[in-house]
Amino acid sequence: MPFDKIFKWLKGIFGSRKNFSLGLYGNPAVGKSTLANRISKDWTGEDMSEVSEIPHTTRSVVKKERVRVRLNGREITMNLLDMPGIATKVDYKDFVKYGLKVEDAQQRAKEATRGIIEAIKWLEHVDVALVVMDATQDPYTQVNITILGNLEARSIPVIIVANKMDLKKANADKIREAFPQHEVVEISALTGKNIQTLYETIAKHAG
Ligand SMILES: Nc1nc2c(ncn2[C@@H]2O[C@H](COP(=O)(O)OP(=O)(O)OP(=O)(O)O)[C@@H](O)[C@H]2O)c(=O)[nH]1
Ligand SMILES: [Mg+2]
Repeated sequence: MPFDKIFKWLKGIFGSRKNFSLGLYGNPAVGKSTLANRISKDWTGEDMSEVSEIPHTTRSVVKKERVRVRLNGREITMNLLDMPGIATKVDYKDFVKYGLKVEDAQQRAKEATRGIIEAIKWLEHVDVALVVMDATQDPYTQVNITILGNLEARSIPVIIVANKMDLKKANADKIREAFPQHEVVEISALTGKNIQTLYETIAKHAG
């Protein structure tokens, strides 16, 4: 076999085993860590992140490396990156309302601010971004618009995840109207509804 044919053949075998980084971005408390846990649990049997109803639970990047996903006879190895929630304002008083002591709330606000900066710095290491939105909330947030603008400017493929579709108030059409340039996948990270479709969409963008 000529060398170029051997090379193509090898590329065919190893090229399909791409190792890429999937970053989960979005406002706080939209369900990024719940989704990261679901993906991680489905393919490795283990959770990876802490979840809670208090915003800014994730305050530094949580990584789960070399997660093997098998889809349509293909194997993809991915690094899952669960990002801190991005907010335009962090106010410790919001945490006090959730019952935290003032000192703890102030510390949490500091860490949350550092986390936002870290999440933005990590944009350059992301190959595909899931921009997670709470489908019961207004999608036109400054954060959503800014993250999407940044990802678009860097030509990073984006999948919008309309999460919390198990809730009555959820409305994914509002998200589609707000960001018609992107594919929107409706899921419930909590119940697992439509997660398979999300895997197929990720596989499509993984190249
Ligand atoms: N009903 C419903 N609740 C959800 C769903 N996904 C997440 N939640 C809840 O939303 C809250 C926030 O979830 P997290 O996964 O911690 O959210 P996050 O986006 O990682 O938040 P930060 O780390 O603070 O940025 C928790 O109370 C979850 O149980 C969902 O699909 N449906
Ligand atoms: Mg989180």
